[in-house]
Amino acid sequence: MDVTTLLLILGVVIAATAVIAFIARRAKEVDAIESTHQPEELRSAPGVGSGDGDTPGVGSEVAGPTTVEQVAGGSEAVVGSEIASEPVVSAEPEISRMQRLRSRLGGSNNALGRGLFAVFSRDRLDDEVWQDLTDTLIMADVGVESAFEIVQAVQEIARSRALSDPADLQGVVRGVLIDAINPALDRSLAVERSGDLPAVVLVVGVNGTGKTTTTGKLARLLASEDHDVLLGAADTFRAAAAEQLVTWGERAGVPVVRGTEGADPASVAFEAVSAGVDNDVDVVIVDTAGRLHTKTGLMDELSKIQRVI
Ligand SMILES: Nc1nc2c(ncn2[C@@H]2O[C@H](COP(=O)(O)OP(=O)(O)O)[C@@H](O)[C@H]2O)c(=O)[nH]1
Ligand SMILES: [Mg+2]
Repeated sequence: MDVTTLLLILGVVIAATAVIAFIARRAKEVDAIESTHQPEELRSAPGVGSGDGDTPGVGSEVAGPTTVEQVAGGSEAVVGSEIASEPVVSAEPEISRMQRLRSRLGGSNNALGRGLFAVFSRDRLDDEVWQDLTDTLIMADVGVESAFEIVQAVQEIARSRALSDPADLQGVVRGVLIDAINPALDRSLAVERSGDLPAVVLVVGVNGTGKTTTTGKLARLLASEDHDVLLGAADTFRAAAAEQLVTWGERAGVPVVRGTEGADPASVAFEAVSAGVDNDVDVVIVDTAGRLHTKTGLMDELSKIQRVI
């Protein structure tokens, strides 16, 4: 082996050692960065820790399942056993609740207002105006189907009046939006007792639209206004659905009547209302499993629930 070859080999060995040392140092740095960040990431991960206060997690503190049979056998025992020792969280005062609601609505109002202003300020009434109007409504959470219906109604009126200036659409859009929310519709919540009987609220809707959350919040609100409330967990599709409601019940200090997973939801609803009558509560709120109005079987199930309560 001549000297040149020896030097070449030595050079390669030195270079390889330097590369390995560099890689090892980088690996250590990455480890250090990850271990510094991990606890914070874990703390802020959804579903870990305390949550936002609006969505009770389904955790180990949830009371054990209480079957419909036990309810039928003695609703008082159920009413007692479903209230956990967790401190009761009362609803926030009405003034701050309304302020929060107003500020949130204000945000979408502004987005809608700004968007509509931009539409009404355009030079010509062309296809872009209709497209922008549709986008503005959708971005203001009006809903795709409703947005199309509203724009169609505005288009028809604009055509019939031969409008050509987008500024003239303002009054038309206003009128169509007001019609769309049907101001004549009675939206009040019937939570007053009817003689000896409790008011019954049946919560229905499509999946994931906030039925259980609303049921829980409503229970908390009514309980903080000194109403005696009882909840019925008639979403028997998943055990977790009833547990979610039980957690809300615990927070609000309100009893929950639940059935076993897969039980007939109508029977759970019936038991809940019966327990409400027996315990002389003011309001029974029955949470149901989500369903689409197009599923006939599930809609029939809902009719059955309505019939029995
Ligand atoms: N941003 C927001 N999220 C909500 C609201 N109500 C419910 N949610 C969330 O929507 C998801 C589904 O809610 P849930 O009450 O379980 O819906 P359900 O399937 O209709 O019972 C949950 O993650 C809730 O925390 C709400 O008013 N605003
Ligand atoms: Mg639900």
